[in-house]
Amino acid sequence: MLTDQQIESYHRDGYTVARGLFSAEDVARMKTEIDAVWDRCGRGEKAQNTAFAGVKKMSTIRDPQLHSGVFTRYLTDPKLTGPMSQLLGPDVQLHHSKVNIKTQDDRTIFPLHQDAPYFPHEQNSLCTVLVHLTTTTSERGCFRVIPGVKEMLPHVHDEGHILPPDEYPLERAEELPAAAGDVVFMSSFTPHGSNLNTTDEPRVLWIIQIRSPTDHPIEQPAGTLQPTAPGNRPSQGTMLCGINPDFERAASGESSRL
Ligand SMILES: O=C(O)CCC(=O)C(=O)O
Repeated sequence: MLTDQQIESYHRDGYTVARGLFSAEDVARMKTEIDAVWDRCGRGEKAQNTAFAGVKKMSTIRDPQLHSGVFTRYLTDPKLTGPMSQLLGPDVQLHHSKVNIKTQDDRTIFPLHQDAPYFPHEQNSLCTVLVHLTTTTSERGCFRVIPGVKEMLPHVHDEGHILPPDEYPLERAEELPAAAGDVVFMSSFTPHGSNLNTTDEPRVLWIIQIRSPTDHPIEQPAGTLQPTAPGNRPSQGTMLCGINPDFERAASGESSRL
């Protein structure tokens, strides 16, 4: 569970770090599983590969819980759902999850951006949960954040929504080096990104997006760049803990790209 100080820093700074939330055994189980998925996807060949300024920045395996039951099991692990419900309330819903793998071959940065423009919601309950499956130092492209941002900032488009790079160079954000098993909880308004991985070990990060089931997506304006194909959120709406108080919304199996 999170301490009062960690909950306070989440609300004040827009993120908090839970060190050692998962044990070495937990991490080894998830890492073995994702390594096997990585092999099944041709070591990134069939993954979603994204670029910045035309250069590949990352490989993403979407919704790892569709590839292995190990991830379904960890999605509802009380080590995660305890802190999630401390931050969002007793009812926590999955929006989507993905594993980002950044290797030495990915030759550009992940530019700073907020998550909110990708899936704006009425109450902004969206929280990004970063489960570190490898130790990420500065050299291995650790996560970076700008603390204390509480509103949506204007973004530009470059294979996704990014903050204008001249105004928001990566160096503006502070580094969050983490050990395998550390978990970061971050609000969708917190600008974040990451640097290159210059080591020969891939950086592996499981990202889980959650929301309150009473929070509703806001339609993005027509023509907004949406890198993920509509309908590609097959587990969206799954309750990770608590209940969905809206029977009709739950029964409709509502799943949107937002
Ligand atoms: O994995 C990273 O370094 C950044 C990922 C990210 O911000 C995202 O996928 O939205």
